[in-house]
Amino acid sequence: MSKNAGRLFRFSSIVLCFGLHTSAGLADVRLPAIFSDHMVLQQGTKIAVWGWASPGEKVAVSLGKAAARSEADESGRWKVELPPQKPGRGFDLEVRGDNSIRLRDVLVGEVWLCSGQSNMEFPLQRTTSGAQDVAAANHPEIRLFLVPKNSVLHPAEDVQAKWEVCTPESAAGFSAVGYYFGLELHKRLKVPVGMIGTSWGGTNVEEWTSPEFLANEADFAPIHERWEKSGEDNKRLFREPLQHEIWLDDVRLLPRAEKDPERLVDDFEDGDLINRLGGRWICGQSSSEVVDTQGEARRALKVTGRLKPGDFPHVQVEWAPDEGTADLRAYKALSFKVRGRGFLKFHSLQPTITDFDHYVDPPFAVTDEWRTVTVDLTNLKQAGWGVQLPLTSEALTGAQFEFVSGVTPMVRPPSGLFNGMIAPMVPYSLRGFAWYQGEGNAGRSYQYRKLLPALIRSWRSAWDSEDLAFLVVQLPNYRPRRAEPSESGWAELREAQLLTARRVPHVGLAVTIDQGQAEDVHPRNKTEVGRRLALQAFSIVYGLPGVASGPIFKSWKRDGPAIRVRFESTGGGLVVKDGEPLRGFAIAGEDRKFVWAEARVEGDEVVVSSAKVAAPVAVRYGWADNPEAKLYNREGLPTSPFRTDEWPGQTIGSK
Ligand SMILES: [Ca+2]
Ligand SMILES: [Ca+2]
Repeated sequence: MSKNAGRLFRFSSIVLCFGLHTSAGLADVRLPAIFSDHMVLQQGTKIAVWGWASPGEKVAVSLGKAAARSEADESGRWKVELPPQKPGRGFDLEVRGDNSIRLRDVLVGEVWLCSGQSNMEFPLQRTTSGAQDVAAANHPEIRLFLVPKNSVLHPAEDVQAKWEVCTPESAAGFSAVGYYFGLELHKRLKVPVGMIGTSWGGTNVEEWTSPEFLANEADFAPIHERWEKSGEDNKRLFREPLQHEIWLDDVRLLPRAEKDPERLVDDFEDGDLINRLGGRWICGQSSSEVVDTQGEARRALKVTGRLKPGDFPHVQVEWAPDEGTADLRAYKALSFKVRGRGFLKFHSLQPTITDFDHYVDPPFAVTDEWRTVTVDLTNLKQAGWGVQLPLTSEALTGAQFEFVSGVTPMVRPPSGLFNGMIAPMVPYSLRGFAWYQGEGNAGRSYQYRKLLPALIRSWRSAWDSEDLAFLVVQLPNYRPRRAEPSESGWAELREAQLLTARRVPHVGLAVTIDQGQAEDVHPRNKTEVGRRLALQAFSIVYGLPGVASGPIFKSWKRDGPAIRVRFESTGGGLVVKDGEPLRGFAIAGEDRKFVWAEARVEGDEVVVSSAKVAAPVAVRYGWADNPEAKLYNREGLPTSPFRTDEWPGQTIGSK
């Protein structure tokens, strides 16, 4: 009863009908969260509606004049399909069993699910034009459904979320790529648009794939082995949250020179969350209070929270008021007293680091006894996954203590995100999927050639529809530009995405090789990414006119000392952005040693040659982490990086 009631009371418009059936409350007819006020239902296809009721309870569902009936099965589940609807607004969706539910302000239009890792999760408010775009995000006919992070071992039936009308408040934290993509759809198709955002930074594709599509494939066996060998402490994280409690006191900066005084950051005796440097103590996903304690500490900061994978509970101290920076060059260490239980990880917050790859210390255990911990500020290391940037001791914003599990490395279960963040929306009727992921798999790019198609099959199978469009954002340029042609896991990942788009039906590729930032794995211009996804949708899904893609490699042939490369999707013709010369092509002979080539456009072909390679056998274009890639079509869309050879690259043995 209480479980059901908790779910029910999230919906403002639920009408409970207590009548003759006094037992109605025991198993009221109810709906998963994806059915809520302000929802968008997919036009032009049967609309699945499902939920729970008492076993055998008769359920009637209606939307305007459309209606369908069903009966809950022995486990209390029911499902109906409403006939296809035209786009429209102002509907109520009514579900009647022994009780009734009425969802209001329901629209019919286009529904897309947007998923991936951090670049899909990246919120609108943090983009290049985020401030003004958030302010302008009043779109009554766009609706957003943001799925909370959840990695679990078995398919979840529901999520805690609801459909929101697109406003500055609801759009600010929503996927920027999803928002811009949806806005383009809405502007051109002129129908209501519903966007389901379900993303999680740093995750791998196999986490999003259902178990049956990861089975029976030898190349995926190491994925299962990593999980199986990960140990009981690791596996427990995906079953139950960890509880944390830490007490902090006597936080001090220790000077480099012995003659200099140490600096008290806070002893909490003043009872507030302002520290002695004028900055604040800030908690995230945890709660903090200054409490009285026995003994010497007198007052201390107590922080409590719970941790499950995907959470980021932390407490942080600012070195200066109002998020300003402080010069800590005179200090060698931070010391503090700490007791409680859990593990903490120290992060030094530095404004020049925008990709969260901060200078950190290894996690340390906190126990019931007070002890003094000293963090050597001069010997912190960057976490190592981002772009390396120098420590700026002269300008630091603060320090962060993150609650962590103490399990390193944490291994997340294959299919965990499918279970927690996809399965609860199956089989909500929708048009397709937009997918921006691959950074996490770029060390295993060859394997991604199989993993990405497996994901696509998995989702289409879950929805029982081979027609569902699948749009892929190809990874952008990233990391420092190399002077010479080089191997690159990112180039191989982009190749896996390109091959998937070519081989799997109804898959679109949004090339973004010109949209990245060398120093940041999270490029901030998401507007163009969303627009290019929409171009793919207009072409592949909606059959609208227009050039959707930049040039795509088609074929090559030897022509004396040169290689002629032919392209398709050349639109109004091949062009070199910013004028000649055309850089980014490399060429090699049988020795497989690539050198930069001269390249020129001839019609739909590019002629590639080098005086250093008399007998060329292979051409690569844009083949690097961060290539110079200036070949476009006249519509301003860039050429996907590619190569003509199939020589083993960096990642061929990595699984
Ligand atoms: Ca204080
Ligand atoms: Ca104290």
